[in-house]
Parts: sequence; structure tokens; C-alpha cells
Amino acid sequence: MLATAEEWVKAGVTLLQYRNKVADAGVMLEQARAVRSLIVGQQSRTGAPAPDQHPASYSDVKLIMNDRADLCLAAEYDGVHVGQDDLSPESARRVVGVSRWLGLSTHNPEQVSVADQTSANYVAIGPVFATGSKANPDPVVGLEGIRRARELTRKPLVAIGGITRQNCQAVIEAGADSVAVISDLIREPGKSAEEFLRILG
Ligand code: 3NM
Repeated sequence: MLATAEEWVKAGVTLLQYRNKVADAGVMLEQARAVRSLIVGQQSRTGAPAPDQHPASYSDVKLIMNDRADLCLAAEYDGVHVGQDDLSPESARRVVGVSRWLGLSTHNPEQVSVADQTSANYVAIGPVFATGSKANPDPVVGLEGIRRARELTRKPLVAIGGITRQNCQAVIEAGADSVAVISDLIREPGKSAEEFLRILG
């Protein structure tokens, strides 16, 4: 996990989410802290980015904890991302405070409209395409789901679910501000992250 995270950051990825649906809270906290140490350790070791690193490396990286506002604070992350079955956005906000980021997952237009009225800093919409990375995913929303979501909120819109180097351009053109990706970033982490960033740059 740490080697993969390091490759992504060296390639120029500026936001990482720690997501773990199976481990105990103690293990999650330990792993999340290890990711943070990697980022913070590199910041303080390098100061300015080393020549072989992307200019955005390390100091610009935001760390987001999935689901758990308590672990966001305990691991000193920059924000928390909640789903429809987690703490409500305003409850999560009460835990993490006003300066940390709060992200909210949505899966249909009704949820996007509700999310727009919350204090969430960004809204995720998905799954855009079929995904094998999430248990019991909601129905796919397609590019049309992104277009509809774009009409319903001016908050930053993150598209997620089945997004690849092949389809990410179309996802942005449909109105997403950014993409969240698991499978197409895993096999060759550095190479695929560089390619995503080149395509979206
Ligand atoms: N959330 P991949 S889809 C974690 O619809 C997650 O909210 C989704 O993984 C949602 O890039 C998804 O491998 C999985 O499809 C994304």
C-alpha cells in the first residue's frame, strides 16, 4: 500500500483517500497514519520537491479518510468522506470542524440535490460505469448522470466508478471536476497515474 501511494504521489496525484471496508478500527488507524507519515516525512525531508518529482509532490497532497470522522481526526487527515449510510454530513462536520474537508457520496439526482444543501466541500457521483471495486454498488448513472448532477450543484463534482484512462476525458466533458479511481490505478501505479494526469492536464 505504501509503495503504491508513493508512486502515485511521485506521479503528481494530489489527493489520496484511505478506504478500508474490512479492517478493525485499530488497524485502519495504524495504516492511515503510515500513509500520513509517508507524505509528511517526505515533505520535511525534501522541503522543495526533488528534481525527479512532480512539482506538486508531497506538500500538496490531501489525505481523506473514508467513512470515519473519528479516524480522520485520530490520523490527522485533511478530511473525511461519508456515504449515504454513514454519519449525516452535518454530524460528520460537527466532528471534523469547519477547516477540514467533507466529501459526500451520491448515486442519483435526489441525493445530489440534498447534498448541494449541506456543508459538503465536494460531492461524488457514481457509479458512472460498472465497477468491481465496490460491494453492492448502486445502479450505474452513466455520463448522463454526471450531466444531471452538474445541473443540480455548483459544488466540486467528483466522478467515481469504472473510470479509466480511456473514458476519463468524456467524464470531465460531461461536467465532472475530477475523477476518483481504484482499479485503473492499481496495476502500474506510477505509469497509470502519469497517464491520467497527462490526459486530464
Ligand atoms: N464508490 P473503480 S463506485 C468506492 O458509486 C466506490 O459511490 C462508488 O472503483 C460509488 O475505480 C466505487 O475500481 C468503486 O471502479 C470505484
